[in-house]
Amino acid sequence: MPDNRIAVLVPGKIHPRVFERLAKQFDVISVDRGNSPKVDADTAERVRGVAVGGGFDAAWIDSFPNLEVIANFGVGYDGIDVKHAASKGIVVTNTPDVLNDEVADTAIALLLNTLRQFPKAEDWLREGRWAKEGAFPLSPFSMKGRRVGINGLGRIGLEIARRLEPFKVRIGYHTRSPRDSLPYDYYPTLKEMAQSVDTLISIVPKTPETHKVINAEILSALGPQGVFINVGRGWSVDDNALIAALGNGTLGAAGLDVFYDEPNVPAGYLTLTNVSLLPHVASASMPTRNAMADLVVDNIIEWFAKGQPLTPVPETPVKPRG
Ligand code: NAP
Ligand code: 8YV
Repeated sequence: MPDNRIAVLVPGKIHPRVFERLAKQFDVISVDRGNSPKVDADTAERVRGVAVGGGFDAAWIDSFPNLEVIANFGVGYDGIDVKHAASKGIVVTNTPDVLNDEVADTAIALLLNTLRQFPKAEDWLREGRWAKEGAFPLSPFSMKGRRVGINGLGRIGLEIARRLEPFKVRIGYHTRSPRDSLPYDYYPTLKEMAQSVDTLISIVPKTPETHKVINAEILSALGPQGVFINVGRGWSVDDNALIAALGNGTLGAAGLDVFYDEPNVPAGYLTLTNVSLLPHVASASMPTRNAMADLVVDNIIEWFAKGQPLTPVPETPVKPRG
């Protein structure tokens, strides 16, 4: 019997809760992620919604003539051609706010791991070196007395700043527009901030303007006691400059959760001892990923029920469904 429910496409892998909840009220069409969608013309015509946790480019958008909504699993929606979607009147949604706390917690944990080398200290214990060789070496850096600059003070950046307050560090930020009535130092340029702080945390989206903004000049301004943490996008970092700065002592240490070409991590990082590396896990707890999955599904449900999704991205129009 034909399934007369609204068809929602899921390209590639996505959180299982998205499948489970969508399947209760939509005809879920699962396809492999390849260069182009492998669906017949009838199916392509039936697809009106997409739930995706990766990319959805112009060619994929054009393959579905009746597409109305693309729900992205993640707050960053750089994998989706939003400009093209907007030009066709297709709404794109993302998953803001539900992950702020988790990502901010991870940023602080990564900063502490980078400064105090806790992962290495645990390895020392597990490898039996404590008993054989004695105490783990003192960490060269500490949180005490740091001056922290946050590149991007949006939803997540602000939660990072709030978590830094009890550490009694000086807090500043750089964004294009200053945020009123916050007790943090505002820097109109990233360079001015890097010259004034010794700790830089980056949490900006992937946009043409943020490409490789963390470059040799910024790293050198942070200095040999300087620490760089990235929980935003690897796109914002000049990896060659960072690897060189860490290797020759221009920069003290770094902690990275995100990379330019995931899951490929430049080999240069793997041999350095002053970098702490995580495989893009900032939001990766079960409760937070469940909340993100729910928001993906709720956006699709709300769109088809009311013509108004919960969290559309600013670039795409929300015209009530005709
Ligand atoms: P958001 O609320 O939109 O905040 C973005 C911030 O970046 C704003 O303060 C914005 O301020 C600033 N910004 C944007 N472009 C800038 C530029 N060219 N120069 C300086 N500042 C700029 O976004 P969010 O929810 O905090 O998320 C931020 C990003 O974090 C996401 O887009 C995603 O890429 C990343 N993320 C990573 C993980 C992870 O697992 N590691 C998890 C969640 C999110 P202005 O507009 O005033 O410049
Ligand atoms: C996720 C993220 O890891 O929300 C984002 O922008 O980078 C992370 O929360 C990712 O979106 C899911 O794969």
